[in-house]
Amino acid sequence: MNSRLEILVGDITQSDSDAIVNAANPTLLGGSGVDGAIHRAAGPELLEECRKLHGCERGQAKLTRGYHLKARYVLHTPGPIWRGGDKGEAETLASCYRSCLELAAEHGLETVDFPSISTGVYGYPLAQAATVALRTIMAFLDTHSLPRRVRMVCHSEEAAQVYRQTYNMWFAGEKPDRL
Ligand code: AR6
Repeated sequence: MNSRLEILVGDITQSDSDAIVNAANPTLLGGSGVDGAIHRAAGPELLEECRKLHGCERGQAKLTRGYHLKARYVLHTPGPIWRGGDKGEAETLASCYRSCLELAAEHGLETVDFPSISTGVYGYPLAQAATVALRTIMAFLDTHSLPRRVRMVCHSEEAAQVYRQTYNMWFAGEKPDRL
């Protein structure tokens, strides 16, 4: 595994990284899944700040403070809704990861944790989402020194297994000095 990328099982609301990513919707006004959990853990101040952002397009990202979270910031990104795979879903999903990483780097953030964007309510098949997520993150880390560390925080061991297998499929053969 790349020393700057980790795949683990956990609850992202408990993360003490500089920023956690929220799999949001375009209103940025909360919802179910990881979005609901992040808003509950951060407290009502997060919703107050989100109201001032006037939403966010799918594939883009916006930054807020983390309030009662251990993480100092939240990167909110609305992912694509899965509609069969030929409606630009992969491009939009890659753009979510890239936008969050760009914003994190711009703000000098060293550590960022992602949930598996779009693979819950939005129905994106997990293995396909893992491929897009890991290839986008790895390409970004290859060309940027920040963030120093990125973690995929999966909500189940099964999901983490899919991410690990996908990582091994695409990157196991890479030379260590490129990782
Ligand atoms: N920590 C880490 N991962 C989690 C957690 C958690 N606490 N809770 C859920 N997951 P979803 P989406 C995983 O549905 O598909 C909301 O209503 C979960 O197992 O949260 O992008 C928004 O407002 C899954 O693998 O996000 C949008 O309307 C992954 O997080 C919509 O859902 C994403 O599942 C976004 O749907």
